[in-house]
Amino acid sequence: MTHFPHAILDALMHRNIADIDELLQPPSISRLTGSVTLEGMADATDRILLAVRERELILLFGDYDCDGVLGTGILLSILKKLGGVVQAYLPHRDEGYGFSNPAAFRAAREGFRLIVTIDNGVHASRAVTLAARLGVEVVVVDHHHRSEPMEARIVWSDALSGAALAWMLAAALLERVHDQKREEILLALAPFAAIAGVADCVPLVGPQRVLVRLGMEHIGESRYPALHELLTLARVPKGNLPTARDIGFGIAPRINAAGRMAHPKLALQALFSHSVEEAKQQVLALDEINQRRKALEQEVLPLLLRETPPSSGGMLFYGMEWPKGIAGILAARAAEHFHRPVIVLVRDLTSSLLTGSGRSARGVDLYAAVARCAHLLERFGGHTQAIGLALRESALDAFRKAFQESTGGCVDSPLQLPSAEAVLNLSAVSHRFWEACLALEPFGTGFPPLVFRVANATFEKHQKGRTRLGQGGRWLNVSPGKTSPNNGEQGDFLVEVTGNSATLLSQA
Ligand SMILES: [Mn+2]
Repeated sequence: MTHFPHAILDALMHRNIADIDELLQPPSISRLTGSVTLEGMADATDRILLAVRERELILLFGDYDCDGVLGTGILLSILKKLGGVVQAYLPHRDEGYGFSNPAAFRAAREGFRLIVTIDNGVHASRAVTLAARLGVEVVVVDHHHRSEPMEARIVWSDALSGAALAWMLAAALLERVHDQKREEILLALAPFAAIAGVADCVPLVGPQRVLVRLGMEHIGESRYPALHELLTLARVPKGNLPTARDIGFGIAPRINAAGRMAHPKLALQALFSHSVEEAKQQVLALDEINQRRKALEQEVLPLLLRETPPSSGGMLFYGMEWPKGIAGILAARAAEHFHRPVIVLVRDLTSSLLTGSGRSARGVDLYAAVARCAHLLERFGGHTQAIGLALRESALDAFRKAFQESTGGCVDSPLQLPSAEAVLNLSAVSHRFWEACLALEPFGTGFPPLVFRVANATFEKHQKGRTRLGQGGRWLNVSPGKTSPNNGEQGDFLVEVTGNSATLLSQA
């Protein structure tokens, strides 16, 4: 793309992205399905199509978070379309994460012959074996860290989100039955996979990036009314495509709120409803639940942030009466604040274990760090950036110590702010500049915002609390981020740019 502004080309060069055309190449279904061969896919489609033909009762066993809910919804609509006899089950958070022995018993008793687990299942080898003994076969669709062999057909990749794997499975199923409307159906479902991928922080590279772009490009014309309601709530102007930030901060939290504070099936019903009226009401209900979640978080988070971090290593918090649903969010916020891995535990009322979530920081492989303390845990799972875990209260002190040792090396070095990838002259910030930035979306995990140095600039607070940088009579609106320069302060500034926003990182 020769007509890309120089500053942006410089930044991409700095990332060693030589083939910008490839980066900008329009996403398409064939580009996706043609480039990825997923181990286990052929086996899984065979078994599912057999179940559809034989009219076997199929159970989709999902998860309570955005990725699990949307992945389940994608497969539910496809299997219904194919004429399958199918039901979806999303566990409540109190029931615990993942496919389990009780779930296997229940499914067998209710007459299901095939279970497809989505965004969970790789840790459930015992439940899968039990299900097999009870005459129920299992197909696992999951992207979590695989630690044990199992007797199931598995569709797995850690480069895609759970919902992206569900979408790929949907593509394979439609291909096998030569569905005439394959393209149209897959494009309609792609936005769900896109939202789930951003929500789950799956790195925005390779096929995952292509699928997220495909979904974001088709969200505006979606036949699912809830998506339009969510775009409005996220304040995406009519006619604009959402950025990854819009999805991560405006859309995904409202979907996740259902599983955190109430029941994930509320999100499933709302998102896949075909009735405009119903979708509107149900999305507004999700919004209300999300506001309750926010209020609760604002109540508890200050208790965590006032702690003094140790000189090195991760942090662990335990609150007996904190609700389970916000453990992951609290861990994420605290990890961001303290720049180190954080685990937040709460008491699980049904099992009397301590359960919770961990989030990583500073590039620490949290899964590996916690795996080193696995002997102290009842169970754990996840990936490099996020984990879930459960332990006995009697093991808490030992685990706290082991976790801190295991992450000990992580804060010896001073915190590295991102460094400038290129110099930006504000005279270059034109319509064309923003068009180019928008074309580079999605920015996020694995493809961070562009970082520019703006030299000899002035920071200004102007009307309505807005802030901007000035240079040679040109202005760039910036949000102040975590820095707070004084009005009129001059110097070099580091600015982070996404498709439609600029944020001040620091004074350079
Ligand atoms: Mn997931």
